[in-house]
Amino acid sequence: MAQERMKVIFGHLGPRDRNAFTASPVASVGVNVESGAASEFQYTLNDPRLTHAQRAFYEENGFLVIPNLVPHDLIDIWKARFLDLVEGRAEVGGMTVMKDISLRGVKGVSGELLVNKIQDFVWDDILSAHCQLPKILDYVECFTGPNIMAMHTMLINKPPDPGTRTSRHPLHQDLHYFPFRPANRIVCAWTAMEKITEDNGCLFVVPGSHKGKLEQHDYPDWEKGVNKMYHGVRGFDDAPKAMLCMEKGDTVFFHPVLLHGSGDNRTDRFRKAISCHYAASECDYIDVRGTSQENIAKEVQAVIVKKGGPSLEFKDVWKLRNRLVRGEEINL
Ligand SMILES: O=C(O)CCC(=O)C(=O)O
Repeated sequence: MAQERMKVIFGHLGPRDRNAFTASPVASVGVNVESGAASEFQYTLNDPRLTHAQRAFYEENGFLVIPNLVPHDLIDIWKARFLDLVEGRAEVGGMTVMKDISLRGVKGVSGELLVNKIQDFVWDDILSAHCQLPKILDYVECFTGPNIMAMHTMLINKPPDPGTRTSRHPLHQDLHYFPFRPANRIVCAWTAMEKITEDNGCLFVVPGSHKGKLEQHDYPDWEKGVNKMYHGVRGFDDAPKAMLCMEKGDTVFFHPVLLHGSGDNRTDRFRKAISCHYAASECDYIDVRGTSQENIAKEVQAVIVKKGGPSLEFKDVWKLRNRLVRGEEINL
């Protein structure tokens, strides 16, 4: 059933099936998650799995790196699954496969060299182990509370940059893509699948920027183009950035308003990471019409229709792609 729901987004089902999934209303009863000592902490919850120092660091900076959290043997299994999917040995099903803009249609470039992202693997038998991993969820719970939805899953592959610098990811805030709130009960877990350095395109973040507002996002005017949906903010070129160099298995948890991006891969090897955005299931969907998020909503809706899918509300797209991974399903 859930896999069928995913397929709806990408137009693999007939019209009757699609209607069945888009009609269901979602209750809206507000968020009821304990939020820690309000005066001191607002971005983390009072949970003994985070030390006071870890909480204070996240509150101040908007991110927290947990070294060596994810076992290497699991990462190797996920990497092999990625290769099976992009090299045609396994069915992609309802997942979305994205390709580097500068390499589409180039002869002889395929598979791992071409595909820069697989999204929406919450129902994949193998990759979904990442978003359900208890070691990760134990940390996630410190930000979301006990009822956790996996909202957005990605395995991000950065092939060696072909000289176009299209492997960069512009500075952005993930909340731009999300029609659900409150932002403080959303967190991303991003795991390095190998050693990630400044040379192969590590994440960079603007520490403390999670305390700011959601900014206007648009496509950057990069000379050789930019990958689909890679919107970015303007005016932050001089903001001090922290480069997150990480070892295989290290996982960074970060707030959805934190400004972040990643550099180009200047090596001759691949750089992979696997991530999931989680939200408290108490979160509410919002209507983004008339806000800065309207541009991404329209773009996502248009892509679905172009692929033969139904005309969906932006929030319905998100209702269809999420999965309860701990606790109870409430609003999301
Ligand atoms: O893994 C990366 O290079 C950056 C990914 C990212 O920021 C995103 O997809 O929102």
